[in-house]
Amino acid sequence: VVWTDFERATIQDIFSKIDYGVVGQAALSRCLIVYPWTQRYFGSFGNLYNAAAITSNPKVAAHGKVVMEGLEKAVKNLDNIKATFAELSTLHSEKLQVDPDNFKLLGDCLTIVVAAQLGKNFTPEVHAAFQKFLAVVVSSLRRQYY
Ligand code: HEG
Repeated sequence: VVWTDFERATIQDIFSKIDYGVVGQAALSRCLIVYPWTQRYFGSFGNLYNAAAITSNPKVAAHGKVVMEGLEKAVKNLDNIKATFAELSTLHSEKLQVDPDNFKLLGDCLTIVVAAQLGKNFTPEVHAAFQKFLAVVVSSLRRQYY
């Protein structure tokens, strides 16, 4: 993947501005509410019965932050995202058996949350850079599936 200076700066800037705890919790909650089939992988998280239960579930909040910390590794290794996520891809494929289509869904939820956080700073150019980053992340996470 070839990144322009603007794309690199934008992706780094977004991750430096957002609070991983807040954004991760909001994005994962949104995904579990809007795409309820994604709940099936989180049987050990307890009460996910409705939107209020999901948004106040501490395990959801904690895991949202873990996902953001995973994404931070990609931000710090923009030129090597595929290798950076090789192990994580294998984990989601072989151990967790997460349907890889769900990566895109969570990415879209994250985009909505980040857009709301950045407000007018989430310009079409910023959106395009973030979308490209997520596309590379999703394709890297899909890579070890067979
Ligand atoms: Mg995944 C664990 C990152 C999408 C379900 N996920 C993890 C872990 C990370 C991570 C860093 C911890 C790995 C470890 O313990 O070594 N996940 C991650 C990213 C993305 C993603 C970066 C995409 C943006 N995950 C994702 C999706 C699902 C899912 C879409 C299901 C719909 N992840 C999942 C589950 C676990 C992890 C069930 C184990 C959670 C646990 O048992 O605590």
